[in-house]
Amino acid sequence: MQFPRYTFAPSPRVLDPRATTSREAGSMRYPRTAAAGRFAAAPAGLRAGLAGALSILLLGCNEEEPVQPEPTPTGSIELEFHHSVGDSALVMGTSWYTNAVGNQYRVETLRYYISDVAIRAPDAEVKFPIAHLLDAERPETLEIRLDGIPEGHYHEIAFTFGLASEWNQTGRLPANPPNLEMAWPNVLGGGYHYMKLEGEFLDAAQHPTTFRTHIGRLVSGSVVHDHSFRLSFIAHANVVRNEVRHAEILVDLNEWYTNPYDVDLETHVAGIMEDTAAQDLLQANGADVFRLGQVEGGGHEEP
Ligand SMILES: [Cu+2]
Repeated sequence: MQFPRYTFAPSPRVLDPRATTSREAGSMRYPRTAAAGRFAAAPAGLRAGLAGALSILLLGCNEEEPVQPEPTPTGSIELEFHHSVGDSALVMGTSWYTNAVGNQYRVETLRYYISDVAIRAPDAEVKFPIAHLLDAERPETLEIRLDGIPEGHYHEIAFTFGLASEWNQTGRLPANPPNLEMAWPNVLGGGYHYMKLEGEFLDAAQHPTTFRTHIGRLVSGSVVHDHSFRLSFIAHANVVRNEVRHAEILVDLNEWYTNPYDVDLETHVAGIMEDTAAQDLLQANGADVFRLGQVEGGGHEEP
């Protein structure tokens, strides 16, 4: 089966668990922690050594000031996650929606992780080895600012829905309430839920009934069923020094329940976490939950 916008290929590189976050300007900010930037050709130590040797030579000949290497100009991209259900903006709690199966439902909880963001150009890749929890009820978590990106034109934004295995071990993430509430039971493999989408739907008798659409990594015996997936968007993004450019990620919750597989809340009220088949359906449906929206200042017009 072919899915147009993501690949199941696991991320092959070693993650940097020291990624830090801080809150400024209303969004979560991530410094670049591991970059293969387009200007980072020589190791820093080597570059410093060359610069030092060069400046000694210059001092010896001309007695001028030491030559300082120009710092690489950098800018930022801020990912903005916008949630909808079909054509309607997501309103938590009160609004009722209808999915492809015909279930009427409302949403009370929406939390999910994305991890390992990458911004790519044909000759460069800037990696952000982060694990970030989005919570529809905490707007500051819906904007992810990526700092320290070398100036230039980029073609691709990629990230993992869920947690790369490096992060997905019980106790691996900071033991704050949001992460603790996402804990995935040890008997099912431990780590964290990738997503909790919860609320109420009207059952066949029109009774409001709780549903919990939970996705995670299921371990049964020695078999690992990882339901994370990699998303990759063609994005013509121009990174300009000292500027923050915004890129919208559009998230349609109805797509969790269809395309390619219809998922009926009526038959997935309970036990979805240990149901490998149901988890596989959700993973496959997840491909088109996420779309790229507007990229501010995108395109090829400006440098
Ligand atoms: Cu669960």
